[in-house]
Formats: sequence, structure tokens, C-alpha cells
Amino acid sequence: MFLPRFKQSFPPPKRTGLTCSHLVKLYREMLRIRKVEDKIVELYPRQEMKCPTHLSIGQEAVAVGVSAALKQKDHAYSGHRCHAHYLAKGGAVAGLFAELYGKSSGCARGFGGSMHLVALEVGLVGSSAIVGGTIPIAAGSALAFKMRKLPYVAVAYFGDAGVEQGVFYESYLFAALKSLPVVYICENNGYATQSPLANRQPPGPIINRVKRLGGHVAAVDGNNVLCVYLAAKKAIAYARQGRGPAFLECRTYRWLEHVGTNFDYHLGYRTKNELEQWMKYCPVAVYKNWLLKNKLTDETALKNMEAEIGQEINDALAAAKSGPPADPAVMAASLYA
Ligand SMILES: Cc1ncc(C[n+]2csc(CCOP(=O)(O)OP(=O)(O)O)c2C)c(N)n1
Ligand SMILES: [Mg+2]
Repeated sequence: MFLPRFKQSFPPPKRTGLTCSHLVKLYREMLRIRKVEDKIVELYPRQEMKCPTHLSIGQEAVAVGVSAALKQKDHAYSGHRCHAHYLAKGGAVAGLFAELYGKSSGCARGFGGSMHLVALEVGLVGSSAIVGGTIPIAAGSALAFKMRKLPYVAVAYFGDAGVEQGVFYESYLFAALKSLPVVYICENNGYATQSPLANRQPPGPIINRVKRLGGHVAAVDGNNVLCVYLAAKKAIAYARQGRGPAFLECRTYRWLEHVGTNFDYHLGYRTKNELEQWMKYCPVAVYKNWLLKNKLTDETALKNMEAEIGQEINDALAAAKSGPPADPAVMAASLYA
């Protein structure tokens, strides 16, 4: 069973180096992602969104903790489960919903759907449905930063199956050879589709294998946003200093089915008990409780925040639904002949 055994406690607020408003903002970012995906769960069965959708419910702390340690001009890349990465890097909710509805105002002009989110204006350079597909591209971004003497890093998010792709090792070794400022964020949620980690990889933590490749390698409780932030800060600083690649394994859990909006424990590849244990360790709820316990916010402020996010989502949805569909002429003009 893949249980939340690797729990880390929240550091004292002062040790984070973040102001009170920044600490609250991290909660807001996670809540925004959760509410956007809850809305997708609600509306998806109407079959108006035509693309397959892989939700990150339960995994929000990774994207938010990592993004808080990035600069806007740093590049980020994602894979098939990219909503949280896009939103946390600063991608607009309106652009996401319009993309899911195949509209021309979508962040990929309605041609990409859920697995190909992009927000160049905030450094989310691309997402790919090919497992591990953006791992070498991030190394390429990092090489460009180095050759142009720019002070930025490139981050690639991928799942635990990402390290099963040969291209991960090629890219990592190349990045180590050239001391490239690339940071690999491995969201280990214990499964690839319905296949548990233990059936796919040799025993022992993923980081033990990556450590042999060099660079900065660490694992963190991926449901604890502050621990993710602090660990990402270290990893990003290492890469930005030109010391080579960094790898951060974030242990977390996907609540819903691999693709789609339902629970799936009835399939038998994981148990309801396992899911319930992770749901009790919800990254959004545990952080909310921590903020309240430390008197960094109060119930009234949180209620207002929830209402504001709800409004933002409703406005984005209304705009997405009423906008024009993707334009085939633009699609044709965007192809390389
Ligand atoms: C190269 C390649 N092989 C197989 C697939 C089919 N596929 C899509 S997602 C996925 C599992 C990915 O698991 P993981 O990397 O752990 O990410 P998670 O879905 O758990 O977030 C697979 C096998 C694919 N998209 N690309
Ligand atoms: Mg996985």
C-alpha cells in the first residue's frame, strides 16, 4: 500500500522567510487549483469539454510550493496532468477553461485541450501528453539560458513514470555534464495509470537511483506546501548557481481516477482505505488548519477568499462558453509544412 508515511511537520512561520501575506497566498493558490478542478468534476459529465482530463486533486501542494520558489521568467514545463502547474505558474483560469471547451480564446487557442496547456507570458512554456516528453526540452531551455548567460532555471514536472523513460537519464546526464540550470520535479503519486510503483521499478526510493547521477537530489513530503517550497528553493538555488541539475521527488497522491473525474478504488489496483488515509492528509486542508492555528488568517478572510475565487471561476467559465470555437484556419496556418 502507498500510504502517507513520509509526513513532515510544518516549519515555524519565521523559518520559511515568507511574510504573512505570502503564506496566505500559498493557500489561495492551492484553493484556486482545487476549486477549478472541483468545477471540472461538476461539469465534465455534460460532455461539453471534449478533451480527456487528468486532475491533480490531492497534489496541489507540489505545483504551488515549487512555483513560489520560481521567478516569472524561469521556464516551466509539464505533462498530461498539467492544470495545477499552469495555474500555479500564473496561467489564467479563463485561458484554461476556454482551452477545455476548445475555444479560440483558450491558452493553446483551443487546439491542445487539457494536456497541452501553455502560458508563455508567465513562463509556462509547454505541456506534453507524452510521458517524459518535456524532460529533454527543459534541458534545452536550460542550455539556452546558460549560453545566453541569463540567470534563469528551467523546471520540468513529471510523474513517477517519468523516470522510467530513457530520455530522463540522457537529459539528466547531459545536464550534469554541462552544469545546466535545470530542475526536475518528480511527482511521485505511487501509480502510473493503474500500475503501482512496486510493479514497475526496483525496490527503494526513486532518489536513491537518481543520486548516482550527480547533482542536487532530495525527497520531500509533497502534501506539505511549506516543505515543498523550502526544498524547491534549495534545489532551484543549486541549479541557478550553475552547479548542475537538481531533482526533487515529491511524495503525494492522486485522489481521482487516472483520467476522468470519478473515484476508482473499485477497480482493485488500490484500496478505499488507502485513498481515505491520503484524503485525511489533504494538502489544502492541513495547510488551512496550520494557518488558522498560527493566527495568520481567520475564518472571515478565508470565506471572502473562497467567494472571490468562486467569482473568478464563474466569470472564466461564462467567457469560455460564450467565446468562438477554435479556428481551423489558424490551425492550418500554425502547422509546419
Ligand atoms: C511515452 C508514453 N507512454 C505511455 C503513455 C500513456 N500514459 C499516459 S499517462 C501514463 C502514466 C503516467 O504516470 P506518471 O508519470 O506516474 O504520472 P501520473 O499520471 O501518475 O501523474 C501513461 C503510461 C504516454 N502518454 N506516453
Ligand atoms: Mg504517477
